[in-house]
Amino acid sequence: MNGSKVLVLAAAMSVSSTAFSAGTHGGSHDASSGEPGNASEASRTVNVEMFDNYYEPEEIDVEPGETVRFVVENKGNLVHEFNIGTPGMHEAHQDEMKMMVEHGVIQGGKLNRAMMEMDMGDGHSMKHDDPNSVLLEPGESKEIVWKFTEQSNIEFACNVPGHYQAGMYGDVNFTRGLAEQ
Ligand SMILES: [Cu+2]
Repeated sequence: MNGSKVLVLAAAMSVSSTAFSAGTHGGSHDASSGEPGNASEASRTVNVEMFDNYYEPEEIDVEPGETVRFVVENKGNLVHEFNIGTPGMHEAHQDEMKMMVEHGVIQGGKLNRAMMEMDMGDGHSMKHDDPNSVLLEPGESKEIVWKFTEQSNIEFACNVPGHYQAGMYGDVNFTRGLAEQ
């Protein structure tokens, strides 16, 4: 057996678990990015298109407490992510995504789904199935229903290595519903 490969995968997996815990439980309440929402409570649908390497729209306005249904489509030629989180969450997730590239899970415009689904023997895998994020191959489309429970510093971002740095992120602004003329 190839012992070193198993070790490498286990290392990638543990990074993934850590990032997921940080995302779901958060370090503190003021760093919350919200929570998974119910589709029946969504006030509207926002269509998000992903290109190489930017989003359309570039920013999103929401109301505190609002549940939004996002339909995300990858119109680029590379694998891209739509991830709702605080800047700190994105930074942590970028380490995880770097390992996914290093281990061949993300290969330019392709995802190695066999490796993502691989059962590590203890119920863990390198699946990318956090509720605040979708990771899409070119041409793919998926939905996220997200509740923006409270106003905080939130960005949507692609954490595929180099993409955030190339500007593939946008602000979630809590200006919707405020009195404005
Ligand atoms: Cu990207």
